[in-house]
Amino acid sequence: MKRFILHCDLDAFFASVEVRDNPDYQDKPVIIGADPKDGKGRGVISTCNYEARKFGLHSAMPISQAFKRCPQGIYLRPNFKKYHEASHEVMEIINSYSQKFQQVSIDEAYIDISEICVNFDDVQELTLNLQQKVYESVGITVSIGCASSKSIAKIASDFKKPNGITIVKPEEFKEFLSPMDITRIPGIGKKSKEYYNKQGIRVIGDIIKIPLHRMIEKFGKNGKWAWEIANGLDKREVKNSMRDRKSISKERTFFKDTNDFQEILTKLDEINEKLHEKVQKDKISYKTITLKIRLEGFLTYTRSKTLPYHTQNKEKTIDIILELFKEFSKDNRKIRLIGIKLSNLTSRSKIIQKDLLSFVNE
Ligand code: TTP
Ligand code: MG
Repeated sequence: MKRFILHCDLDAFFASVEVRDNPDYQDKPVIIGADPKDGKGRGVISTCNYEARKFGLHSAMPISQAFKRCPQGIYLRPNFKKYHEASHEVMEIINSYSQKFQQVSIDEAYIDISEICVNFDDVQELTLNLQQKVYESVGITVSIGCASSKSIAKIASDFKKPNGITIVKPEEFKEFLSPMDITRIPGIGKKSKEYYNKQGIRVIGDIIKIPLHRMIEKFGKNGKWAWEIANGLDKREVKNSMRDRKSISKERTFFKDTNDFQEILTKLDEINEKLHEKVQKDKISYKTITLKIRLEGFLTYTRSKTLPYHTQNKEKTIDIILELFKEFSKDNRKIRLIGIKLSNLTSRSKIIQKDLLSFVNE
């Protein structure tokens, strides 16, 4: 069966969030990391946007060196809370395309869409849609790679950054990989590169040409791994990262920013309905209800209420949401996105299981 695996990686992630929130920074070099202190600062760059990369700046570069190369840059300290929030939002969106979802770092995830797409036209459509949805809801760009293995999907997502989509068909993967430097293979770093180069291996095509037993003789385990990736034989599955569920939430971005109360109410009702389908299906009850509102320009507010007991009551929840919304109804600014989060969860099935276990143990 055909395998369609996507690797999604946000572009210049921390920097993109800062540019989103400060439109003045658009088209300027933005560097997130230690304080440069006029060139005397210690520490390194976390990341920088693509404008800054034109000056040769990159992650892990000493901040003092960065300052020498690009003194006119905008240097910012990281705001992790904001990045975690944005990451969470993006991951929810990616996960909404497929249950086979594996987050691998703050800004990258795999999904397996083999059961959702029949052909490459479907893949093209889905990836474009995913990119748009992330941009509209979270305001940052993501690059996506598609291939029949995780490792090639990862190499592909990096191919046309930023905001790129690269789909590698099975009949094209050798041509795609062959001219690439061997360090594109995850697991071949600077050190092993030197060693491979000494043996005359520079590009992935050189690995494809060698028989497996020679690779193992010369480079051991690392050689076997590199050979399998180069030949499209990485069979690793997208592991479902069982995210420890602390809340369930849903949000919707309006097609056009709005302050039409009726439209907002309809959307909130729809979200509440959907959430309670989940509540019923997964036998969840919750104590805390949160309303999230994002205004034009990405300013985001949340307001919560915690009940003294757990509930599954849909009608009560929408009443609370409308109560929380009142604060914003006087605001003239238009709304871009709204969402509801239910947290402080207990799962009934878990409670029953626990009771059963204690019963057995006794
Ligand atoms: P990356 O995905 O490696 O980089 P990036 O998203 O900034 O840029 P790219 O477009 O090339 O994907 O890392 C994700 C985030 O992790 C990055 O925004 C900041 C953080 N990070 C560090 O703090 N230090 C580091 O050395 C690296 C590599 C990343
Ligand atoms: Mg990234």
